[in-house]
Amino acid sequence: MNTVLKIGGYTLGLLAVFGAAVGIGAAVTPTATSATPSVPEDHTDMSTMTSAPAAGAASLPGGLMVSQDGYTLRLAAPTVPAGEQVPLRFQILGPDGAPVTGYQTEHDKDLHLIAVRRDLSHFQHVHPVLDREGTWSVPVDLSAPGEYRVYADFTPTGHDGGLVLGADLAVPGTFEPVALPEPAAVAQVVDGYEVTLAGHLVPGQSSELTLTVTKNGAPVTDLQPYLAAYGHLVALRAGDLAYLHVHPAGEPGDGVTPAGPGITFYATAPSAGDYRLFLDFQHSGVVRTAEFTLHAGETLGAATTPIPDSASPGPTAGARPDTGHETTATDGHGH
Ligand SMILES: [Cu+2]
Repeated sequence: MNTVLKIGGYTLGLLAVFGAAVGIGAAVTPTATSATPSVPEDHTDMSTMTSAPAAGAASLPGGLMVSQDGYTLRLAAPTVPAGEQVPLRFQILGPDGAPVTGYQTEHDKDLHLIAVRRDLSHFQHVHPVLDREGTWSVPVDLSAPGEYRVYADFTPTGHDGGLVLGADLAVPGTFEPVALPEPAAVAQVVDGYEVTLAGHLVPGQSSELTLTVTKNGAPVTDLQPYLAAYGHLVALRAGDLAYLHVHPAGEPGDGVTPAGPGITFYATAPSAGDYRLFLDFQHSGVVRTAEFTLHAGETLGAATTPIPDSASPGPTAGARPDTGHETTATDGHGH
């Protein structure tokens, strides 16, 4: 089942990319591919369920494309000057080429805008305002120059399932890239808050992650609802900034979901590798963000394992366990 899904997703993903490349084809491709019902009924990945009609696109992680299913994220400008309150303006163009004005509310908002510098620093999650013509606008803190990825997470009216479109935004100036922090279970947050992460990302599977909030060492049990949940988690893949679908387990007022200290999510990592997680939670009227680096896959700590330097093979060559085999094979090959 998984193999079929993966192959299907890969193929359809290529089609979707091709469709986006030729422009007009983007509106046609998903319709054609959606005729193939490749999503099994017992599939538990909610992200796939909510995007079932575009199975191929749903298998491809979100945020990698500026155009999908005929919808396009168009920034008002690809470059904006650095500043703390830069007015960011953009439109979502629909299959007819006109700005979309109708949206379905998801997580309390019609559209969620995520901005992050391409080194996975300077994360922001904001909620733009839509005008009558279909132009969204919101001030964004772009005081740190660099290349940014901007994501629009939304559901157009009449579209079955959500979309996450991504576009690049350049902020000219002196760019000093920040290395991805090493994986750590505890994130320090401002104002005495600490968030502890429990759980593992398993490639290709929905994985349970629980984030536990404390303040000055004491569990926080009166988290406030934020975006129809006790926390909002965004996960991005290091390397290409793919945007993962993450869903909270339960919601405020359902009678079973506690207001902390633990907040549980289900996230699906599309591959092994490093991910950066950003948890927004609200307490005492203020939204704060906790950030984590998490490695998906069997080898913990691989995030910091350097790629061997081929220019200096001396110390590592002798330590390779298969050196003898290679020598034997080479001898045999040469007769
Ligand atoms: Cu949001």
